[in-house]
Amino acid sequence: MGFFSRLFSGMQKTKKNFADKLKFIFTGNEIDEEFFEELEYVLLSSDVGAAATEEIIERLKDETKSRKLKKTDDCKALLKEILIGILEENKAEEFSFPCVMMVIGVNGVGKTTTIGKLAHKFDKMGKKVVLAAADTFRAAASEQLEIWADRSRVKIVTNEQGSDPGAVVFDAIASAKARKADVLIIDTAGRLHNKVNLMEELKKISRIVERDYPEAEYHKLLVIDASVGQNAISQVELFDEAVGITDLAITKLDGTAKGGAVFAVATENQVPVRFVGVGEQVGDLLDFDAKEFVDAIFE
Ligand SMILES: Nc1nc2c(ncn2[C@@H]2O[C@H](COP(=O)(O)OP(=O)(O)O)[C@@H](O)[C@H]2O)c(=O)[nH]1
Ligand SMILES: [Mg+2]
Repeated sequence: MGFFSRLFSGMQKTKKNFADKLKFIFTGNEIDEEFFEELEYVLLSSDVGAAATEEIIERLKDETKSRKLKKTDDCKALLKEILIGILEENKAEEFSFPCVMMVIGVNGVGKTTTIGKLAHKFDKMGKKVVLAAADTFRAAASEQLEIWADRSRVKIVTNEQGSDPGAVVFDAIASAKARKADVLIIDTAGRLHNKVNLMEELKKISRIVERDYPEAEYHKLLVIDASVGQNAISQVELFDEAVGITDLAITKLDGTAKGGAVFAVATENQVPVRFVGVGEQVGDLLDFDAKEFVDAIFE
């Protein structure tokens, strides 16, 4: 299956939720206040979030006026343009190597799975990958990562459950350097005894990376589960405040009608959406492309 069709089929539920509602407002009638109110309702009920919705409506009002558009049908393409523009405001730069990716996010969002997919992706690109199993809190967390490592035959650094995740990261950096690895990906816990502990642990891992591997480009990739909808915003704030996120991966788009949350998250801060997850298989991680994403909602 091609790239776009994969995204397209993965996003059926969001498309149904979003596009089917849009159909009813692009009726060819005059553009009036009621039209904007209906559109606002569609966006809000599609999990686009209050801030992004307001921005979209404002831009659409301005542009319809300056382009002198009269009928609702005429501004469908314009709406698409605006949605793409919002998502492209923070575009991801190409990776430079070597790089480190600390993968963070609450429990169950898909961190370990995303890392498994990333290992495969970089391996296919001919990059040398090392994984660090620094979720030492949850039983079987490192076994889960080991299965992914075996699948792509990449090196993994682990330690016993309950051991210090900082020590795992320390060892993994040494291993990445010794092997002249291109990519080091660090799996982290999503839950500890409490939230303060978790944030302190992530800060500590971050300090080790910055101190011991300054030559590597450092990414702090926050994984968000699309099915939480706008609740994703509070997760972005929480993790950004603690360690400062640089990239987003939005998972489980295939299982939810709440893909509109991507807009909510994208307008929340200056961080680019880098990847989207559309399934549980190794190939189900796509590089995010704003235009294709919006096309998949509309087409
Ligand atoms: N449908 C679907 N399931 C996913 C996706 N990403 C992860 N999962 C599933 O979500 C569950 C939790 O994933 P896991 O990687 O263990 O989450 P973690 O706790 O953040 O490490 C697993 O059952 C994964 O197979 C995705 O993009 N789509
Ligand atoms: Mg995990």
